[in-house]
Amino acid sequence: MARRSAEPTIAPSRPARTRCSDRFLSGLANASRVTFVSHVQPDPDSVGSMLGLAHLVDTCLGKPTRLTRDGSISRAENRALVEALKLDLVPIESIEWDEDEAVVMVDSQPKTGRHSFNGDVPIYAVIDHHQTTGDLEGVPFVDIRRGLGSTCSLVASYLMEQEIAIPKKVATGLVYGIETDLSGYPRDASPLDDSALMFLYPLADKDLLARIRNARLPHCFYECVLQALQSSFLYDRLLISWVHDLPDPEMAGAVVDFLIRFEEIDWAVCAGVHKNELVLSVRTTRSDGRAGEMLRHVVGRLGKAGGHDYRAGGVIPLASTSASAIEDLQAELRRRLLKALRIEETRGQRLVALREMLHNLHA
Ligand SMILES: [Mn+2]
Repeated sequence: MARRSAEPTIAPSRPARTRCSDRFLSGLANASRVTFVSHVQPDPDSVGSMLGLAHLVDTCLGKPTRLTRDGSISRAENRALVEALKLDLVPIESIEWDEDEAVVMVDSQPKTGRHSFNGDVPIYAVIDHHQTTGDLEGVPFVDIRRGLGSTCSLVASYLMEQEIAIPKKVATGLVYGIETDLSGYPRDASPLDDSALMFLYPLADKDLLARIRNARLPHCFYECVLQALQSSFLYDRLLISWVHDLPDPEMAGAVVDFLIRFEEIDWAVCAGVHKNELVLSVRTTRSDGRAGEMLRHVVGRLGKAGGHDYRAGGVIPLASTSASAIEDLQAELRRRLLKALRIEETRGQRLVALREMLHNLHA
């Protein structure tokens, strides 16, 4: 947590020329249009960042903008966000690129394997807060602040610097983006995240925020939670759960957010099979956890992973989805997780005893 406190708060009146938002805007002077891209399965921080920057470009430069969607948005809250704010997200595969348009990547970095943007057009700007380093060569504008809890906070600081009016819709998207990336305990937050929240909250639509936070959940969510509980094993302070059929890749995160609340652990992992991939989601309550680096190390060359201090995610492509192939991969991952967290290899203990599960079924 000490690293976080080094982040400066927003300075209201810095000399105009040194401000990041001025540099960002001046580099767009010759662009015919600005298109925003983010990582796959855009989360609220990605969506809010695109929305906030599009408002900045629209207000300050009067240029047309496009917000894109890479892959699906499936988590109930995230779908509710897009619906409640009536956002028009263009699927990235259907985008036709113009030669003189500018591409701005938010909440991720080029060539980290976390997006399908293929670089048909050069990237003008990368604005992010992830630890995972991408290939930034040739990108004229880079603003990456690893000490920040969310990219939306960085975007909010641009809007504050330019002193432009922020519509309810934009403020609501930014608040929800910051809120989700700061969720969980300990908070992954810096003073800039909190000052952005304090500035934006009065401008946001609180009823819409409540509707998004309490989005209705599909039937498969409960099946998924049941599968995860039935397959949860404890290894000292680590809990590992497997979901054989993950109906939506973002459900691994929803499940692990629930599991990490268990008082007897400080690491939780949920892994599940979605189509021909194994999706991994990790949470820790340890301030020295460095979950992103831990998972990247564990996944290694098997796939891709990344994240933050307390939250991380990854994907491993499956050559085969046969039961034995998946069991082999599970065993390998379990071995690597125990090694990375220096937990002795022992037989795991079920979170819910088998006998209890059977008893419940027959009751
Ligand atoms: Mn983020």
